[in-house]
Amino acid sequence: MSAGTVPLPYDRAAIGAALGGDWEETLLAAHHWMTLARELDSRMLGLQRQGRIGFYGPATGQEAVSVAAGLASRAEDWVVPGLREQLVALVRGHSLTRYMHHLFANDRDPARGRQMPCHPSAREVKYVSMSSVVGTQITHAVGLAYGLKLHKESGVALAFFGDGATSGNDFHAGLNFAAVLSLPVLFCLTNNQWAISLPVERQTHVKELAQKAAAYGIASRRVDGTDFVACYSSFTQGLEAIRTAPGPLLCEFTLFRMTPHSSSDDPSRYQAPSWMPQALAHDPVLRLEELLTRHGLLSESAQRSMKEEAARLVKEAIAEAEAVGPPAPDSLLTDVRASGPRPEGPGPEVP
Ligand SMILES: Cc1ncc(C[n+]2csc(CCOP(=O)(O)OP(=O)(O)O)c2C)c(N)n1
Ligand SMILES: [Mg+2]
Repeated sequence: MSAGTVPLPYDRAAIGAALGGDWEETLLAAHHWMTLARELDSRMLGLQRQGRIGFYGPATGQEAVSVAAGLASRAEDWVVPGLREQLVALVRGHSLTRYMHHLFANDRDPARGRQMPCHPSAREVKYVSMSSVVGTQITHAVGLAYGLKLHKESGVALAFFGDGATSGNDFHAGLNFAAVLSLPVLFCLTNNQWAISLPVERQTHVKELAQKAAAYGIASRRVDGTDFVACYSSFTQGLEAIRTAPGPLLCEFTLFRMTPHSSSDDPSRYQAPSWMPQALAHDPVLRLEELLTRHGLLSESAQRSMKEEAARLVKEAIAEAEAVGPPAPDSLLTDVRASGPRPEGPGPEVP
């Protein structure tokens, strides 16, 4: 822990009450994923600067929310990400190597280089590709939940979006439809206080974004998104409530964006020098490590091995992905159509 880290306020009984009987296992699993995510963000930003991958969107500072969502959700649930929830796919079982193939847009990338890097889709864990168009995923998630309801299928759609997306039309349309139709959607608002260079206070007059849910008759809560224990218990409680009585809920996770918006951004041009010290004090990884250490669950050597293991896993995945070449140009239409391309000549007559 660094000197300024704000400690998580839990004794053992409080953690048990929030996370359940196997809380030690849950916290150690969370620490494993958060350590891996940190390593991944730092290596991939470096690789982008070296020109080895085309684009990267880090999620440093937002790991507690993604890991909690991944661990608390069930296989039947769907994840419709905002701009930085790739870790949810990994925690739900998407392989790191497959994700790396995607980041390199190589021939083994499930999208075969047709999607922008860092926009994975992971069908096997019901993780939908992010669109990058701010907010559109909110209405997609609502439509998906409507489909679940119409087909009488179980499962909840987890719709992720940032503070910036709450000022867009899709937020209004999505929340309104979800409420009116009582759809199983958990709206997961990751308020990292920035929409690229626009600070949240210049975007809206609402003090707490969760208040916006009231306008649609949706219950909401505000959660410290840098506190893994709070995030995990909000996801388990929220998902359970929706499974018991279908209808949407909204959780606003308050966060600090600790890295540039993406590999194309330079926050030194718009962030005040006071931003980073505040963000560091709420670093979710350091806060979890302090909690684990305080309760005797993490020794210095275990922490070192965890970091080495994360570095090894990421390094191996990079080496494997970098050794695969790009997709052949004539693969462009492979698996785009059910049958081959339309035969040459005039198409069918339009009546
Ligand atoms: C419709 C649309 N407008 C603008 C952009 C450019 N853009 C990309 S991300 C972004 C900000 C998103 O902020 P927020 O919703 O808070 O998510 P965060 O990046 O902080 O996770 C903007 C304006 C876009 N991709 N789509
Ligand atoms: Mg934001």
